[in-house]
Amino acid sequence: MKTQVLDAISGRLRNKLFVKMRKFNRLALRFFLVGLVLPVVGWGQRINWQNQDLQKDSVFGISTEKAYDLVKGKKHKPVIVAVIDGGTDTAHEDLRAVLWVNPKEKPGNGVDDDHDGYIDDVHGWDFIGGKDSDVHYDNLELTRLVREQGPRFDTMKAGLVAASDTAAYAAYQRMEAEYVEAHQRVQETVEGIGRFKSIMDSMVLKMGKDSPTVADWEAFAPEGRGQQRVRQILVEQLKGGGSFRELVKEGIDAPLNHYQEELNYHYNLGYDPRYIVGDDYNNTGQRYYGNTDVTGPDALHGTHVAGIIGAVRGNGIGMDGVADDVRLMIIRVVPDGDERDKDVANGIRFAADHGAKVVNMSFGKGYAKDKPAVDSAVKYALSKDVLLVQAAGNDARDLDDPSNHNYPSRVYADGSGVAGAYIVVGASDRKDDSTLVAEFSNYGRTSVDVFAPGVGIYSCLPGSKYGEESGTSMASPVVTGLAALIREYYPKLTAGEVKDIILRSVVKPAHSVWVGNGQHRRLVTLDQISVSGGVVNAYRALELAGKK
Ligand SMILES: [Ca+2]
Ligand SMILES: [Ca+2]
Ligand SMILES: [Ca+2]
Repeated sequence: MKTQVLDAISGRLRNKLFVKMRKFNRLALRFFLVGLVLPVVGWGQRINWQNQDLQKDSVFGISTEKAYDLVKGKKHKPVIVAVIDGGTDTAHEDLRAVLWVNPKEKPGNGVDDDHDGYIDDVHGWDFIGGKDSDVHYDNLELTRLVREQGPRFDTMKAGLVAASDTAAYAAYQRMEAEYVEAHQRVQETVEGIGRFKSIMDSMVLKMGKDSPTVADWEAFAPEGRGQQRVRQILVEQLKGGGSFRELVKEGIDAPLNHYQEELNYHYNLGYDPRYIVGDDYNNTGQRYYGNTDVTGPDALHGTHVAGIIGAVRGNGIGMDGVADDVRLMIIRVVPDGDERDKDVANGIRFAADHGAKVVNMSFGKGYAKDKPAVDSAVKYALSKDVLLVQAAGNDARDLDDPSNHNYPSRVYADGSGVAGAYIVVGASDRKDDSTLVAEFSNYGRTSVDVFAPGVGIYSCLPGSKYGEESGTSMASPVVTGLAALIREYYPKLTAGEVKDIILRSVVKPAHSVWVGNGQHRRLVTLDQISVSGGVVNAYRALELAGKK
């Protein structure tokens, strides 16, 4: 069981895009301060469960395998799917055959052969790379906004607030307070883990063993409360299995490293990597910058997402994507930190201009600098019959609550309405019981459309490897794959019709489910926390598409 605990912990840690999110921080904080305990998924590894069937396989998958029976022998057309993410391993053995190839662009000749403004854009584009390197880490948007707006409001701190600035100043103050609090929390976490480690190290030194066992720890006579507590936590954890060294690596060093990176980059007002890209950052309308390196320095998240959508089916290696005839267009806009609106907008436009019919967006953030730029790109994509799919986020929060944001949101900032062909996806788990909704998943009666499998999903990792990840980041590509599958076999359907089919064909559980966390945790029906009230289902969706 221990390796599962460790897998659960390290899986979350590696979930780079959502790892930065506030919910995760609290969860990991609890794990340290309350004793290294995370909820355990007790089912072990179950490859491909997201594509399995509730009746046949007793897991709440989306019945993809069964759905293929409905279209056996039916003609289908390849569908271009854009993966807007942190980079994807384009050399992966189970992905390279399904990559989009820009038909008129010759690779590596330094010439923009197809005259689209991007030189050598063969598999997509990297909007966060420059002439010499790529952006790996970036700030949170919160940090960037505090840095950007700080100077303007500094004078106002002296009491000189013009009437016309009162609202903006109040908003800035709230933002600054949130920044200070979050920064302090991360700082304290790093110090807390550091203290734990130094007490532990002194005890290990005294034992004189490199990797003490449970028996060694139990036999150790602690001096003082600090050592007592450390011993208690380590004994509890080691009793679950696994070695002391594994526990240190996955349960202590990895989180310590994560929080240290948050201090160094996410919350560091003095760190701004944008010079690497070399664009005129404040010129929102600028479109042509970046480089061809769509893999980037950390392709874990984007490779996993790509595999879920369309890893080659039935080739006897790796895993099977949901869709069987896609061309994955790789667009890199998400660093380790918050993505920037300008890049998100350009990523969506690139996808729309190059024929993508579905766009996956497994990312989100709590603040937005330039939402109108993203809104305008979304409207442009919708005008080209593109279906957008976004992860709901991992904060265990109600997105209908106006104080909870997960940008890019489909609600236009200028009050002009809500994007139509745009699906927001929460994460579900395997069992058809009250644990169906993933404990970390956001939800919302009007803000989240559907749920899809997003816990313990086995998919591609860089270097032709494979492994499990959890998050709404994994649920979104399940729905993206389903949308692509529908569009392959029913290419005449519009993006809006495909969304309608996906929402109308969900499976609604006959029981209540737990949502939220801590004191907000409560039992609800899926109707109360999503638009469709169910988990997407490929079989029922293709059945419905066939009747159109
Ligand atoms: Ca080009
Ligand atoms: Ca070229
Ligand atoms: Ca495969």
